[in-house]
Amino acid sequence: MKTQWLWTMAAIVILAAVEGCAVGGARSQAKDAIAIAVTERGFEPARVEVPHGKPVTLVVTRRTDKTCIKEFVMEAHGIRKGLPLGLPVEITFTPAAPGELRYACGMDMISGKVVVR
Ligand SMILES: [Cu+2]
Repeated sequence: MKTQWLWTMAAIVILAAVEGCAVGGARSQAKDAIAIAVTERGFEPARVEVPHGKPVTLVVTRRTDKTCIKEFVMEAHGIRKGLPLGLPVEITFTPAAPGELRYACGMDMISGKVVVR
């Protein structure tokens, strides 16, 4: 009887730990996310730095209708995402090696870069 109770408690503890990990993971990703705004000056900031070998999440929010930036395109990672006005768009990728990753609007006119350390 006592053993069964112990096993039940152990199961609850393990479940709680697994759950905690999942929640913690989601939270830390949001915390590490890099916010980029699309303003009349383009992408702001137009240059961000990230370490290589780890997933990177950019949260791009278009705040103006006055530029041609309606999409986020990063060719090196095959990313093309629409940027609805006022809606944060999460873009996640993992840069494998140090270098520079260029991204731009859908017409490749206005650009920014991710410097990978
Ligand atoms: Cu453009």
